[in-house]
Amino acid sequence: RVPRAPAGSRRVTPGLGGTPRIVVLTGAGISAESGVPTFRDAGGLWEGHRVEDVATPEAFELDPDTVQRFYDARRRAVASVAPNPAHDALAALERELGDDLLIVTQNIDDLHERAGSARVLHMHGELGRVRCVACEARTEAPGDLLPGPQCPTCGERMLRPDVVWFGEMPYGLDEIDVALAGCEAFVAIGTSGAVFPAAGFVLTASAFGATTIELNLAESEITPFFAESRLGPASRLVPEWVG
Ligand code: BJW
Repeated sequence: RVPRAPAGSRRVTPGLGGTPRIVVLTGAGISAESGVPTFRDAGGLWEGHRVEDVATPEAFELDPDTVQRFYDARRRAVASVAPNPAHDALAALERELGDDLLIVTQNIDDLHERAGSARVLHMHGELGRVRCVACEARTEAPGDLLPGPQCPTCGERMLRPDVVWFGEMPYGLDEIDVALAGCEAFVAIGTSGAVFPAAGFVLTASAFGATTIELNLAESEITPFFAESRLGPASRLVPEWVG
């Protein structure tokens, strides 16, 4: 169960405002029971391709249409599914804790937001947003990216999904570092720990003294680094943990 603290006990870091007491890192496993395939489990998203070979700027440069078609299909697929009890439980926890909870998600779907969470940092970007390769403007996705719609800022037809591929810098790392250094509890839900820098967050949080808990269907590559690991489906484990 989540440790409850008395009101007003939130720590404040000089110059940086309050830091969340709890940082939750989510991965593809939290959306699996909503019907969004994971990357590395059997029947995963990129079946037939290693994700490391496809989600790269080089793959996009070589064959942009295939990559755009893939993200267009995922955008449509995500629009047709709904948050599950794991997303709902985290949204309920935020209603209770407010700024004391930060969700850092590696997922590009919007299921946390649709469940009602507002404090969500999408470190690998968002399916619902695009970035212009020409002017770098980041805007809301106009729908499908094939055939190439114009950038609303510069007019070029060079929009790409606003997601973070291998070799690119994830979003929000400074804010995440501050949160990891100041939190009391770090909880990872449904992530394989195969991708950095997210896979290293547990080490940072525990080095700064946080309690660390992993909730996953199966053991992950980073299980040994958590103080506690609970195995089972997120739709059961997360509501149980939130209590
Ligand atoms: C359930 C469940 C249920 C199932 N209930 N659980 C060596 C060391 C360190 C770094 C590197 C290195 N070599 C290369 C790197 C860098 C590289 C990297 O990590 N490569 C690895 C292959 C080693 N990383 C990068 O390039 C990153 N950028 C970077 O490092 O910048 C430089 C930098 C320098 C200094 C500091 C910081 C940065 C960028 C990584 C970008 C990853 N992008 C993708 C695609 C995003 C767009 C898209 O979605 O299409 O992100 S790849 C893909 O993997 C996606 C995911 O967010 C990410 C993680 O996957 P996730 O979420 O863990 O899913 P799965 O499928 O792997 O696991 C699912 C889990 O759920 C499993 O554990 C199941 O058991 C569980 N599960 N059902 C609970 N019902």
